[in-house]
Amino acid sequence: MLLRRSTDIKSSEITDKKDYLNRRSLIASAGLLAGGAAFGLAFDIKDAQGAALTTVKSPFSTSDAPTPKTKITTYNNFYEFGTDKEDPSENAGSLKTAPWSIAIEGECAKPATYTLEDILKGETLEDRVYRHRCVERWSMIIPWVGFPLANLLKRIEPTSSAKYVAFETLYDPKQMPGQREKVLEWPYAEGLRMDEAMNPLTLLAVGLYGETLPNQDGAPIRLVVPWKYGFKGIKSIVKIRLQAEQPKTAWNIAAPREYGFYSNVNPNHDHPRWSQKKEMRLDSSRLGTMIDTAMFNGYGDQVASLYAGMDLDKNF
Ligand SMILES: Nc1nc2c(c(=O)[nH]1)N[C@H]1C(S)=C(S)[C@@H](COP(=O)(O)O)O[C@H]1N2
Ligand SMILES: [Mo]
Repeated sequence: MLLRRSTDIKSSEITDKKDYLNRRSLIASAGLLAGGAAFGLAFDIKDAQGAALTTVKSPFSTSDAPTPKTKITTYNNFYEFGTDKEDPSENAGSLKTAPWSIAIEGECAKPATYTLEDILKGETLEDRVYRHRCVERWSMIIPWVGFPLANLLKRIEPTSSAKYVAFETLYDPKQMPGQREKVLEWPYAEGLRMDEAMNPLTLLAVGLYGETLPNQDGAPIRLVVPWKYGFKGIKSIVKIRLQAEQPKTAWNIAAPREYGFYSNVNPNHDHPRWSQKKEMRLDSSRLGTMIDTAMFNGYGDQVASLYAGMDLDKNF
């Protein structure tokens, strides 16, 4: 579908590559590209480890300079592979990301187990450069490859009782050795209110820096919600459930005084153990640059209206 190996681009094609990519994105978004065999040029995502992704640029990107790729892929939080920042890049090789499927359950017309290929079919993948703010006060600029969660939700047709979306990560201590210790309640779980899930900024990411997502960043598919703290961005998703009740979330279960359901980036609401007013932006300098944290991580124009009338100090 939207994936092809960069090594398959012949030199004669290179000059036309931009037009070619535009044409393919149009074809894909029109839903005409059924499977990996179309034109003999595209590959299924299961063949795509390390392949270049065919993408279009997104108007939702920030113009801030992206954090170097080595930092994005070696300074991670993914407790299923250990709690130190370098653990995920060292240990996540044991995660088998193909074949992969997601069970879609609950309040929708089309609950089923969908393969990753089913989920990507007809999607236009976008390059979206987002600010990422971790609750621990570091931040990055990450060039994701993904598509809006809203596209998937519309396809599965939520019922009128679907008020929230719950997500779960894979549970398999054989592949995820960190799950042998109970540092969090496994599987890692997250959730969004329906309107947050449908917001065009909310992304399902399958890549970064134009390539297939590295395991340590949540391969093969993870959530990205750029106005919320990074822990909302649940990795390696195997279940999506539409439901009437507010979902339980891993960090809220672990420390309810510290981590609420909403988890919007908010410099005016301190974490009980530290201020959230500033962040260390990981950039091309050795240590990073200390900057002020912006309300909703700078995405207030697009999302503040979702919380009109709510006390965000109480609903943290
Ligand atoms: N399954 C799972 N998802 C997770 C986490 C985790 O430990 N397990 N950590 C979260 C946290 S705290 C952050 S900041 C981001 C980090 O994403 P990155 O490593 O790709 O920067 O992933 C989030 N998603
Ligand atoms: Mo985080």
